Amino acid sequence: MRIGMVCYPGLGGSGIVASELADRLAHRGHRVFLFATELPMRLPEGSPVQFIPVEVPHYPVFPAPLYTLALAGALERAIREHGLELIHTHYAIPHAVAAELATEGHIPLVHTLHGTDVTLLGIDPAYQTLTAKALQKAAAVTAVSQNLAQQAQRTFGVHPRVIYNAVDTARFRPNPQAKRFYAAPDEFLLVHASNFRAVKRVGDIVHVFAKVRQKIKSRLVLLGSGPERAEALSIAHSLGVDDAVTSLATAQNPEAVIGAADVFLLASEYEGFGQSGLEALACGVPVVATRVGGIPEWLTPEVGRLVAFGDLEAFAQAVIELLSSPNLANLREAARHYAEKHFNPETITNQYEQVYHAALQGNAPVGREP
Ligand code: GMT
Repeated sequence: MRIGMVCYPGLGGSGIVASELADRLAHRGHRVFLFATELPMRLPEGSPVQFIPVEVPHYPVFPAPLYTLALAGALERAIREHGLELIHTHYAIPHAVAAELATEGHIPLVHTLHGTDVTLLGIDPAYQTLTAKALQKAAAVTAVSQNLAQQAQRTFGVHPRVIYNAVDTARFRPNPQAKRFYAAPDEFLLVHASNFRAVKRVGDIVHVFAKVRQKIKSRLVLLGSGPERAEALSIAHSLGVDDAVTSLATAQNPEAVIGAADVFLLASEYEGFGQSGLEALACGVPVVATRVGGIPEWLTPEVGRLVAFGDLEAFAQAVIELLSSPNLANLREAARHYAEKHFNPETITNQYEQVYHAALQGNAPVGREP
């Protein structure tokens, strides 16, 4: 198949899912064209995927850059020049509308919903109606968790098929030798990785760490960057734990740091899925996370702990209990096996391929009202 894949290129999970899927499809012999404003960070080097940059012209008359129109134009040209047979967008806003504009129903569209495209931007009147219309016309809509699929039904009137995210267990693997770079031999290493948006509640992570550190010798690595990073570091300073917190802004090889952790922390207010937590499990690192969105669909008691959102005391207790458990080594092993077994990239690629085949054959649309 000749597939056009659309995503955001930055630190976000939807770009990671799209780039890795594009790469696996290309290795299966499909011609895959990846559209983004920059080369997505997680597209593997030497990938057979063909990257098509979306160039957004700036002009003083425009109040803001016209990304939607530029993307639609790039897709329309690629349909003519490369004979795209199907377009798969990741993150609905504004990708679903841009793809609809470019294709006008001539080739099938598949849209994958990831999180705030439904729960935050999706409910914004500025975007809701047109996005709902575009999703309802698509050949298929998928969501990365049951929870997100239910929210999408309410917000957009669609019935997405759930396809969970995959994790590359060859890349995300235990890396205990690296722990010495971040912690002393008698200290535990806690890690959080994200794009530091408000929804990730990185300040809560720092508060939890300060509580844990009162009981257990430990250090915290904050991996990644984004709008809340400075605030998180200022909280660490005000709680007097800044000496024990390392902030690593670059995330070229997150697996090297995550794989060195004893426990991974995710305190989000919402997660459509929570990809970084799954990556931690693949590294053999148990996860303590908030019971929100799609997280309870993959975080089971055999590989980590769930706590109520905002209950920082319970969060800290769960971390302390995990780190003090005589079972920690078993939990680590279980975490890796669990990720390998349930979130295998090839199985998940098969599921997307099935959706594409059905879409191309014009079978009953996946994701519309039955
Ligand atoms: O919805 C977002 O915040 C954007 C998106 C991204 O690009 O960062 O993240 C979402 O997609 C990931 C991949 O499917 C999920 O693992 C994240 O849980 C989800 N983020 C949120 O729902 C906050």
